[in-house]
Amino acid sequence: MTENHTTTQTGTPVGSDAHSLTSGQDGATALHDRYLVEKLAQFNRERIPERIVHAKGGGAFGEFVVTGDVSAYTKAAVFQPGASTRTVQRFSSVAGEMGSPDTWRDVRGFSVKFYTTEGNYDIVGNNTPVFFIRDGIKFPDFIHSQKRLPGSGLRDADMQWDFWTLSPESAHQVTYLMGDRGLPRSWRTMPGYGSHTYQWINAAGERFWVKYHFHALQGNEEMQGAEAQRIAGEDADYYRRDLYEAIERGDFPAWKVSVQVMPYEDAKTYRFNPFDLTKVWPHSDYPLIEVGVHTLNENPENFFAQIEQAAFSPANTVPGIDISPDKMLMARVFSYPDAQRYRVGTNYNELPVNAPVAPVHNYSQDGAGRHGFKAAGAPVYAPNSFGGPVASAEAAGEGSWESDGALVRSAATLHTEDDDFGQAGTLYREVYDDAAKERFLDTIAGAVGGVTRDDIRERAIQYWTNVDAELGAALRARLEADAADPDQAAEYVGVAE
Ligand code: HDE
Repeated sequence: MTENHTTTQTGTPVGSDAHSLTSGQDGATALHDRYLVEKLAQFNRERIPERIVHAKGGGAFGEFVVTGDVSAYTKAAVFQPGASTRTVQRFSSVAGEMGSPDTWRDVRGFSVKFYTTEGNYDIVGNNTPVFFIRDGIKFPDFIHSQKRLPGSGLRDADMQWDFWTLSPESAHQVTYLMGDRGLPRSWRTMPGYGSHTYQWINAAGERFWVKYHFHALQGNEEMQGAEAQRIAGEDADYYRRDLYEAIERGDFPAWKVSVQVMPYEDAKTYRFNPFDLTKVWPHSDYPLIEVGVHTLNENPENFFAQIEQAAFSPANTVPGIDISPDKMLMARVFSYPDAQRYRVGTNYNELPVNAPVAPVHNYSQDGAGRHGFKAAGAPVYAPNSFGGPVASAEAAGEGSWESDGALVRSAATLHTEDDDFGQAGTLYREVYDDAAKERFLDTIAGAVGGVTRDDIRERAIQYWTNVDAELGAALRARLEADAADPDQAAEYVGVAE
C-alpha cells in the first residue's frame, strides 16, 4: 500500500471512489458499503452555520510591527517599542449572506487577531469609526431590518428606512454608508477603526481611553455605483480575489495604526459622550498618535480551516488593554464567544487559527471535539493543594471604572453636544466635497426612492433635513422630480437590492 492510497477516515484502504458496492451491477446499494456511507455523511456535514452578520468575507495572515512609543499609555507587550506580532485579519460585508456580491453597498468588517505573548488580542472593527446604534439591545432588530422579509425572503427599503428613521442615532453611520465609504474599491484600499472606545492601562496603573485607526498605506479608493453594480454581477468575489492575488504576487497591503488617547478624567466632561459609538472624537480634540504598521503577507492555505473558522471577539483583551462602558462593546463581549460556541463549537479556541501562542492554564475541560487534555495527575479544580494554576492578583484590578450606581435602563447624558444629527451634519458639510455631496444625494435619492410607504418616505426626508436642511430640501425636490420622470431616477446600488 503506498502513501497515496485513499483511505477511510480511520485510515484503512478503500476500494473505489467511483463505484458503490451493489448486489450485481444493477442491484441495490449495500448499506454496509461503509466508505460510501462515511463519504456521504461527511459531505452532509461540511458546512457550519454562516456568521449571522459579516457572513461574506476573506482574510490573510500578517505581522504587526510597533514603530511608535505608546508605552506611557499601555503596558501591553504587543504595543511596546520593538515588538512584532503575528496576526490574522478578516474583512467582510455586514448584511449579505455567504455568497453575496462583495460590491453591494455596505459597511465592511475589519477584524485583526494579534497572537501576542500575553494571549490573543482582537480588534473587531469596521471601515467606519461609528455605528448605527448605541445600545446592543437594539442589534437584533437593526439586523432584521437590513436582512430579509419573512414572507418573500427579499430585502426591503421600507424596513431599512423605517428602522433608521425611528432610530435617529443611526444618522451618522448612514451618512458614511451612503457616502463613498459604502463602496470601497477593495479591502486593501479602505481604512479600519476599532470604532469603540477602549481602555489602556500603563505600567504605573494609570488609565486612558483610546480609539484605534488603521490607515491604508495603499491610500483610500472607492468605486461608483454603476461600476459596483456591474462587478456585483460579474464577479461576486471581487474583494476576496483582489486580496488573495495581491498577496500571491508579493504586493503586501499594509495599514498604519494610530490611536487617539483621552486622559481618563476627560471622559466625564468631554463635549461628546466618549462611550457613545455613534460619535467620533474630532482629531482637533485628540490627535492621532502613531503605534505601528500592520502588513498582510501570507494567504491562508485553507479558507475554511483558517478564515471561516477564525473566531474573533472584542472579549479577547490582554494585560494593559480593557473595555470601556460603551454599551455596544459590553454587549459584544458577551455575544461573540457565544456565537463561536454555537457556530464553530465549544472548543473553538483549540483550532490552530484561534489558539493563542501564550500557554493556556485553567480548569475548564472536556466538551465536544476536545483535543488538548490535562496530564493524568493534574488538579481539576481550584483552589487546590496540588500546584495547579492560580489567578493573578494583578489581573484582578485591571480594566475597572467608576459607575453611576443604581441599575437603570436609560441613556441620560451630561455631555453638552450629544445629539443624534450634529456629527452627521459635520461629516456631510465639512468632509464631503461638492462632488461627493452630489454622489451622496444620488445615492440617498435612489435608496429612499425605493421606499413604498409615504409615512416612512416622509420620515426619511425629515431625517436628512435634520442632518442638513439644504440636503433635506434637495432630496425632496429630487424625489419629486424622479417621481415625475421615473426613467431619469438614479439607479440605486446596494443595501436595498
Ligand atoms: Fe458584530 N458580530 N456585533 N459588530 N461584527 C459578529 O460574530 C454583534 C458590531 C463585527 O471577521 C458576529 O463571529 C452584536 C459593531 C465584525 O469573523 C456576532 C453587536 C462592530 C464581525 C456579532 C455587534 C461589529 C462581526 C457574527 C451589537 C464594529 C466579523 C458571528 C452589540 C465596531 C468578525 C461572529 C469576523 C461579527 C454580534 C456590533 C463588527 C453575531 C451583538 C459595533 C467585523 O457575534
